Amino acid sequence: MQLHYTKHHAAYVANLNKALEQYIAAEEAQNLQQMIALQPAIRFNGGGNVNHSIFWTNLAPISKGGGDFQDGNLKKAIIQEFGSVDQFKEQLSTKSVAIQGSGWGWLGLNPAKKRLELATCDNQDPLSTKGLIPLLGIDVWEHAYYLQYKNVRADYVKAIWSIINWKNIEERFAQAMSK
Ligand code: MN3
Repeated sequence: MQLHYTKHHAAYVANLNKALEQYIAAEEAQNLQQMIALQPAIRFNGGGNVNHSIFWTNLAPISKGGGDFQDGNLKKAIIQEFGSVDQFKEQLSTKSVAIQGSGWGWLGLNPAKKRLELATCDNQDPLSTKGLIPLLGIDVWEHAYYLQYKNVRADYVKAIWSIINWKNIEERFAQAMSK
């Protein structure tokens, strides 16, 4: 996690800043072709920054409440949508483990329906590309688990539930519902 934060996330931020600088210069020069050429770099590195910024707040050590899911509106909504908290965990885990290559598994809120939904995104595409508000993300890039879990993505996803910061997700849910 240390390496993930100090190296991988930092690289997305550095590359995003570089691409944005070039984009602003291209915009000033009214160079539309260059602006379009820079969009993939902005999407990838910008998405990487957005996703990781959510991810770190979604996690907490067990000593600071990680894994502790108190009763409340979020738990009620999860039970309503997925049957039980365990069934929700099972479904999001299965979807996340099944992603081909690199990507993210998400619990999001559909703002039009005001309902919880699961989704996966490839690479660093943010959940907004699927029209959902992100609540809880699971990074299943190999860099997220390789050092500790080798190639066994399923073990990493199973273990992550013990450090989920439910308070943060509850806050995100309340905010998303109020929009
Ligand atoms: Mn990552």
